[in-house]
Amino acid sequence: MASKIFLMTLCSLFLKSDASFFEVRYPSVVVSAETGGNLTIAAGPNGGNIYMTPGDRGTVFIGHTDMLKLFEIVNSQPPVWGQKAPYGPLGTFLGGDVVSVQLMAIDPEGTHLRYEKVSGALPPGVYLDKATGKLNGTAPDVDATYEFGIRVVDEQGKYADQTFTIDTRERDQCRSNPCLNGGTCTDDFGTYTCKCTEKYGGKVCNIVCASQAVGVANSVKKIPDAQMAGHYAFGSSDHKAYEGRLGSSTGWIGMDKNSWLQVDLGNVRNVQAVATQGYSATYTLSTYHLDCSVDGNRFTHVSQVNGTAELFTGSGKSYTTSTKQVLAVPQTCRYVRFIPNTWTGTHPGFRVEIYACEL
Ligand SMILES: [Ca+2]
Ligand SMILES: [Ca+2]
Repeated sequence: MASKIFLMTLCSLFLKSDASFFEVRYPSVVVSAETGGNLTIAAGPNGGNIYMTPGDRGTVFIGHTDMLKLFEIVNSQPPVWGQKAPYGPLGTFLGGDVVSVQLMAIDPEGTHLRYEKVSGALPPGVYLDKATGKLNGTAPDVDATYEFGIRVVDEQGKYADQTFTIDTRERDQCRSNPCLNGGTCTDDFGTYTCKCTEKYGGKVCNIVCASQAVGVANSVKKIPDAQMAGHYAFGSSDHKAYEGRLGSSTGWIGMDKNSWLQVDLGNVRNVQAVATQGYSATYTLSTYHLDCSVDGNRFTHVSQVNGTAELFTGSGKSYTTSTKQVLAVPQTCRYVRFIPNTWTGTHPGFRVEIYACEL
């Protein structure tokens, strides 16, 4: 009660004055100066002290900051890089190697740390885990040194920077001899290429081209209808070029030796074998020429024996089975033409497949 009376007395003393410079409100106490004025709290000259004492659950704020926290920040120490993360090289990695390096720092106050890259460049494919300070990834396949600065920051915002390097070395991807069947390996950045010997194809030369159907056959139809063309066909719409697929229930029928059935492979390939099958007892194929073109304009006869144009053998009367012909010399073609030469029945009628590797 006594203090209440005292405060009320203060209010009456200061609030009522003409140029108010001191304000006290009950029960909270606010001391504020006039606009533009300063507020000075000064102890007595003879060793007097100033105490700011929060209540049991109270806080002393400066601005909006807890004063004790402010002191904690002022007094806190920045993080310290540990011995496992020395300045300089973190290691040398071969292209494709797994990179897993833990950067280590501690905070003297034991607060939680976070990491960030502040300069330079990490190797492509290697990433910093900001929460743990771990570098993870896969080393790029190049000869290079990557220098980068990492900052470790504690909860008080204090930080320490350190510069590191990672060396990478290009790996010889040919070392394991990946190319099969006599293929020649050429090392590259992160990969290799195989130059296959004549009869083989595929990434590692494991494909026998003469057994690799391009997919004209009716059951596969990798070659779309639009890539099949016929010239001088017999009959009408019943005998479209796209019916000339091995295993088709119909087939393509030509008029005579001037007719041809053409397959566009879609790109230039290494053609090594063909197969034909007659259409029916009436329309068959006994022998034929094979023409090959890269551009669809200039065709050359494919010869069974190098340098000599020669006829290929069809299935003749046994139209239910197909007859495969392996080329003596593999051909580089995009367009392949089957030109009937002899047949039984009234007209040449047949279905085809082609065997080739991608180049
Ligand atoms: Ca600290
Ligand atoms: Ca390499």
